[in-house]
Amino acid sequence: MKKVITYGTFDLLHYGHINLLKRAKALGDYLIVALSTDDFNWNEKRKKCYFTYEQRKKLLESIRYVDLVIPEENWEQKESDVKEFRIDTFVMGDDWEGKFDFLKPYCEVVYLPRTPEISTTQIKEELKQ
Ligand code: C2G
Repeated sequence: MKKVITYGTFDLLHYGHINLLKRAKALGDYLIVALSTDDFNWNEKRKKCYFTYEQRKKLLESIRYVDLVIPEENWEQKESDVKEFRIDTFVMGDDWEGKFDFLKPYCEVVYLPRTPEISTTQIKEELKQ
């Protein structure tokens, strides 16, 4: 069974996220999503989520491409995650191109093109107007 992992906040879930998850799942048989916790989002990414971790987790677990959701609590857990879950392929959107190449000794590293015209930031901006 080929296992794939990806990481993210997935707040205000939108079709750009779904496109990423669909393509990530297509690279294997089992997709794990490491979902950024509220603390990690605020302390490390200065992201204030609209939905809590538990709400975002429920949303992700309802997506057909997602097999397991685990917490992302820090930047350093990726290597141990890849080993612990025996991951074959690590996937991220290409806004992260190159940033996780240190994982190449442990698994395949794939950066997929982002869906260009949509982002949570844009959604929030447009809703403000
Ligand atoms: N994404 C995408 N197209 C968009 C928006 C997002 O393909 N229009 C992808 C991102 O490239 C990422 C995933 O969807 O691979 C989740 O996006 P975010 O929730 O913004 O994730 P991010 O905050 O970049 O967190 O340790 C890694 C970080 O947790 C990544």
